[in-house]
Amino acid sequence: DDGYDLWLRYRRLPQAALDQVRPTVAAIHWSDSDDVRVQTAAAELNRATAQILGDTPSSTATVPRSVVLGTPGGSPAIARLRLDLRGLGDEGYLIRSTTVDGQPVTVVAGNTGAGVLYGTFALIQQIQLGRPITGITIRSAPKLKLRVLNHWDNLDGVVERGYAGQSLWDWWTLPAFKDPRYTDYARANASLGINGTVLNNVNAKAESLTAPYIAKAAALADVFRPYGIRVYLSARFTAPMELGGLKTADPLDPQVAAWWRAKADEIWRAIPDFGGFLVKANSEGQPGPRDYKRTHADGANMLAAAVRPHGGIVMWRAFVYAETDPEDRAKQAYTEFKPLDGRFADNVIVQVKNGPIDFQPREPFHPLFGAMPRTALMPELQITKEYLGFNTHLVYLGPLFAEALRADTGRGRSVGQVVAGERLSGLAGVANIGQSRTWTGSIFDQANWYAFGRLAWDPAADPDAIARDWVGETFGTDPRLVGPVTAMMAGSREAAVDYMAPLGLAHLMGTGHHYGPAPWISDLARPEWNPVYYHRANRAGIGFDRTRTGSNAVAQYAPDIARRLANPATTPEPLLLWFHHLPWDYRMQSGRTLWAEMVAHYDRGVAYVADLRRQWAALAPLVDPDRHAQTAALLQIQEADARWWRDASIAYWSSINGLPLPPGAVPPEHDLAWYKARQVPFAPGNPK
Ligand code: BDP
Repeated sequence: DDGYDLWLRYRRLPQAALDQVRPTVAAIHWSDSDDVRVQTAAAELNRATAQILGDTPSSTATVPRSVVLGTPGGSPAIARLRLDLRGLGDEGYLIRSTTVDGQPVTVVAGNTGAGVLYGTFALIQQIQLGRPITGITIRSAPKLKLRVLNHWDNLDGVVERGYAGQSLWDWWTLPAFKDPRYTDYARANASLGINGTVLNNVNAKAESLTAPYIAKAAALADVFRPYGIRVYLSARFTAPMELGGLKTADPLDPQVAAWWRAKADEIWRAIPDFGGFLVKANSEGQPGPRDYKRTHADGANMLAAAVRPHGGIVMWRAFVYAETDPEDRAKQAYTEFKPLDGRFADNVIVQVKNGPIDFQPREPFHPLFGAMPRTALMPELQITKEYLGFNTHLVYLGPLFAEALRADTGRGRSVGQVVAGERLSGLAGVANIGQSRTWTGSIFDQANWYAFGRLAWDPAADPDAIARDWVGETFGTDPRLVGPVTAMMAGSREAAVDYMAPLGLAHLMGTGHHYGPAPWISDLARPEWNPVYYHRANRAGIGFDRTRTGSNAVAQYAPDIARRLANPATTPEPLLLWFHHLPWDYRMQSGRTLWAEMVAHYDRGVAYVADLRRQWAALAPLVDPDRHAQTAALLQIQEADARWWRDASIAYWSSINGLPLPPGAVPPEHDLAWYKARQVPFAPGNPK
């Protein structure tokens, strides 16, 4: 088993379970007049039951039937049941055991085909997990409207920060050849409720907006449409100059606006359900409205006007930092965007990374989530583990995502509630998908794609419950496996924080690759490119003072939160050094000094990974050999890396603070010079 089936691993159930399931799913009824997504649902249910039961259920137009799929509008059988589908919106579903003409049936209904499709995947999941499928009523509707993957895929096939091989999109053979993998990609997304995909990198090339590439995108859209997935494109702000020969890309220039309107018309002619644009502007060298002394709102609104006639939207990123404010990079997005609150068109959603810097192992929530009540905001999470050990480290991101979405904004609502409250709402995830047979470069990284989708559907969902479902669907429901693997995953992100960046430290990794430790780097051109800028360690102490005596970034949070974060005693310890510069002998809640506490965290992280290896080894009899061997090999790399992180970091901090190691701590294997000399010769996904 090479992991290609992901969590849609439809395997024959044990006999006892089979006997229960078979009568319930023996015959599937759906109506032809329903939309294509209902047909997709029926096909998927057929496929699942055929593989799970080992025989094909009959598709039937009449009784006896056991599963009835459809919408009240498209299916007379559903209409006759007079189900209460209020509150389910466009994408929610109802699964209900009931009777038709005295016969027991399971109904999967929604107001639209999308709801039916999602409900069908939920029913399949029930079967896979051996949960009851009789006597049930399950109602569910997504809390967020846009549940979107962002592919950082370049047109040359390289995926920026991608650790799962080349891009899935074969631009060379598109549009003529539609690789069957595109369909499997769509199935996987639809099973989670993901309903949008941005095909190309935010560091965009104008070329992706040319006619040949629009035709290629249209071919993908044709594959994805039956799965309820819309296609979006990243737009390069200067495309009117590069493609249209205009002298400017000034958003207030009428010719520029006209160019974008015509471009939007052209795209929608090819892709009638095109979603809209994602834009990275004036960030890391990308062009944008600020080049013309215009605001982000000017730029976003101009594009929004171009897509509005087609019902399109613009996702405008708030990930900005420029030379202008090296005082504290963490403050910049807020500084630029907060004054624009209420100035964005109603078909613009501002896409904000979960934390104020950049997808670090742990960050506080982004202050913009508590500061733009009149703007639709869309959190952006990174599924690909650029800063969390690539595809080699087993780090389950569910807890990181949930922590970000549950963070209290101090305005009476969590981040997840703030963003769900808007008329336009969504969650974006930077995809970890490529041509690897595993899709994500490792079996366990599949869980991060899965967790993203589940949390986009329900930001309040429990990450451990999500992990449990994933394990059951991916490896089977044997409790001897599900319990231990779920537990392994549950603590894995905290372990990575421990061995990489404990207690609120951030951005300590090596230049460019972002894989291994390099807290000593201090010679890069811009101050905020250097790890020393972030940790500020000196003989007296360590950490970034973001209180009034420092950058005062705390003032960007709601008053209650700001007050708590301004004081080390009331700052959560996991974020301590994010907000405070503290002496090495600062007393921690444990009674240890800060220095001893740091070392304890490094040790704990390494020990966790050593434990993962032992636990995984013990599970060998319960996992197929291929997937077991791959994970075992990666865990071996991870353990060595965790030691590398620990030892390099401790060697460096000791060189700064001159302190002896706390009693009992194991000294680094090598001296600091050795770690400094160690190179990461090649790392996938590095931008050129
Ligand atoms: C950073 C990545 C860079 C991306 C950038 C972004 O290192 O490759 O282009 O984020 O989000 O974390 O635009």
